[in-house]
Amino acid sequence: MAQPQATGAWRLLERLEPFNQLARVGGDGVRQLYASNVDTALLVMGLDGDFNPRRLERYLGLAASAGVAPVVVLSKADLCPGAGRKVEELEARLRPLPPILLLNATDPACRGALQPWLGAGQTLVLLGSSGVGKSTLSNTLLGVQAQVVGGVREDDSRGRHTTTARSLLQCPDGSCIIDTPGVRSLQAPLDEEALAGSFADIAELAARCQFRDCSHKLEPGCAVRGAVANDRLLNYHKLQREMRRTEQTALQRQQQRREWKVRSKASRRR
Ligand SMILES: Nc1nc2c(ncn2[C@@H]2O[C@H](COP(=O)(O)OP(=O)(O)OP(=O)(O)O)[C@@H](O)[C@H]2O)c(=O)[nH]1
Ligand SMILES: [Mg+2]
Ligand SMILES: [Zn+2]
Repeated sequence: MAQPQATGAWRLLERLEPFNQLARVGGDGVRQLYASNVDTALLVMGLDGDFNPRRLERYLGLAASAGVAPVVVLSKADLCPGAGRKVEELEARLRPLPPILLLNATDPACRGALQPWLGAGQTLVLLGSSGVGKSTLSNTLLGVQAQVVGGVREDDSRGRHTTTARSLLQCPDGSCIIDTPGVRSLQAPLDEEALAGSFADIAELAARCQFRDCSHKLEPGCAVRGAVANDRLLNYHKLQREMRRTEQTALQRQQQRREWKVRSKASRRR
C-alpha cells in the first residue's frame, strides 16, 4: 500500500501478504513461483498439435492448488476445423467443468469473450506451452504489440520459447495480464485437497466404493473404474504418485490455502 505525496512521489506504507500464489514444482523438486494475487488463470492450449487433455488436467490441478479460478482457452480456433469435437471431449471429461473458450488469439473479439474475467482490479495470468499464443492474446487484450511473439515448428506445433520472463501488463480497462514463458514440463504442487478439487468426479464416486481406502485399481466393488474415462483415471493415478513424492509439504500447502482465503477476504475489504 502506498500513498501519493505532494511531491508527486509515492510513500510506501505497508507490504501486504499475497492472498494466493501460483507455483509449479521444478525438475529439482523446488517450488517455482509464477505469480501472486491472481484472480483468474487462463490455461491456454493450442488446438493444433498442442491439444492434450492430460496436460490440461495438470494445469487445472495447479490452479486448484492455489485456489485460483481456471478458464480454459483453446487457441488457434481459426486454424483447426475440428475444434467443436475437442470442446465436447473436454466437456465429457472434466469435473468440475471449467469455462472453455474457443479463441483466435489474434482477433480483437477475444476481449468480448473474456469480458466476464476482465475489468478494473482483475488480475489474469496466462499459462501454457510455448507457442500456444499467450503473448499474442496479451497483445490483443492490451490493444498494442507490447509482447514479442514467435512462430511454431511446422511438424509438431511446438513454440520457440519466445517469451523468457514474466511480465505484468496493464490493459486500458484496468485489468492486469501476466504473460509467462511457456513451460516444457509441468508438475503441479498438488495435495489431496487440490487433487480432489480438479478431479471432483473421482472424489465423489470414491464414496461409493466398497472399500474406504480403495485405490480404484484392482479392488472389487470400485465405483470409479468404469464410470470415469480410463485415460483420465490413469492420469489421476500418475498425478497422485507425483504428489506422494512431495507429500511432506502437502499439509503445509493446505494450511497455506486456508490462510490465503482469510487474507484474500481481508485485503479485498481494504
Ligand atoms: N492463426 C492463429 N495464430 C495464432 C493464434 N495464437 C497464436 N498464434 C500464432 O502462434 C505463434 C506463437 O504465438 P506466441 O504468442 O508467441 O506464443 P506464446 O504462447 O507466447 O509462446 P512462448 O512465448 O514461446 O511461450 C505466433 O506466430 C502467433 O501469431 C491463434 O489463435 N490463431
Ligand atoms: Mg510468449
Ligand atoms: Zn474405487
